[in-house]
Amino acid sequence: MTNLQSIGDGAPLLIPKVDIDPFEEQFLLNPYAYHDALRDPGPVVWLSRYNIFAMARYEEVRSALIDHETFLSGRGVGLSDFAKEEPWRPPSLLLEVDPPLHDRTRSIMQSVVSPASLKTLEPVWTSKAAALVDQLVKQGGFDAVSDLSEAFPMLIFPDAVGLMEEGRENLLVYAATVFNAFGPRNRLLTESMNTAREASAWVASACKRENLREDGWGAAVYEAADNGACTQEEAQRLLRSLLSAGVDTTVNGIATVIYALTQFPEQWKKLRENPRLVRKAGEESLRWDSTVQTFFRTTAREVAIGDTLIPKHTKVLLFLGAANRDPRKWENPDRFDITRNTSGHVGFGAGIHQCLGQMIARLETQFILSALVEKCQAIIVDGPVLRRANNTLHALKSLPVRVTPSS
Ligand code: 4MI
Repeated sequence: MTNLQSIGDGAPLLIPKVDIDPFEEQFLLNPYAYHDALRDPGPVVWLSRYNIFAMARYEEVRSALIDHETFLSGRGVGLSDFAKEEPWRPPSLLLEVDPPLHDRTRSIMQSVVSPASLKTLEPVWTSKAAALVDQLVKQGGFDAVSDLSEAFPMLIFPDAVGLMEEGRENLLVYAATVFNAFGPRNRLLTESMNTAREASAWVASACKRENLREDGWGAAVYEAADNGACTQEEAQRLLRSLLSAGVDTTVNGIATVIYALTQFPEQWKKLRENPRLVRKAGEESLRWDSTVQTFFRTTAREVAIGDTLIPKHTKVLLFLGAANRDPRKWENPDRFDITRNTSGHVGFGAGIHQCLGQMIARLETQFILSALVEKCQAIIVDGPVLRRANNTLHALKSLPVRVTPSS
């Protein structure tokens, strides 16, 4: 191990330097064109545009995610270091904290979005998915993003939380800002912040106890507070996490799996022959095109990665989407294959921060896919596929499709 030495810009000597900007529009629209250039030079690279470390290989990304004592979340999981810059909103009590606080809040929310509560919602979600798909298939053509992938989570998620009806359209505006805010202060973030003022105010108000129905997840968070698990203020902020994380992620998760099936028609055929593969299709889609492409961590101590020493208190960018396509780990990584073993993919992260809502996301995806597979023989792209640039999410804006109903 050679010692780390600093040069003028703070870049360590023994590290490959990469000049790519992973938050520039071209990168965000098609990150896969750049991942080799991030993975191949070494297990850790120096991003000279931002003077930060980055890891894009499966092994290192996963190791960092599960080592939460070395790779902290409490200084933010975006580029901004909360130890140096004021966060744009009060930090999340789940995502942007470390143990022991994290473990207390996590267990509260885990008991709120419990398997038992999902079990009771399942029949409603299934029938709403079937009704929505039925109506769209009768139309013959629709936008698989706005008409289906956005419409479905918006039909079921705010009701499950018990949110007020008024202003629900603010959810997607707010979420886009949350995910842009993990990136640098580029044009995307600045523009997003300008539109977010109203949405942030709505979210704050929607999370108040008096604005919630009494039978939803929102009320359950406040009941946990009544029982002494957290304060009322913590309850409000924990509920904000559900609203931040629960819509834009599943919207794009659903849109992406539909897109994948249009791009790999033989996989669609396979799915129609065996609809029980819907669960695997959802999982493979998250591996093949991870909705959350990146998260940062901050080192708690000096840490050796290959020949490089990363100093303590340093931001490290983790490329989850690149790890999920690392040829060192996955055979034929660019191929969408619903029968492959996706075990170990980091599309939901890994370790103590691994997606709290993953069962919700899986169910939503499965219900939509099951309905589509039952009701359509074929689904083809019927117009320009448009992406929406976001500093964190690989997002779709429009996916016009034409469908042939099942006979
Ligand atoms: C992984 S996406 C996400 C998770 C949590 C929060 C936001 C986004 C939050 O605000 O807690």
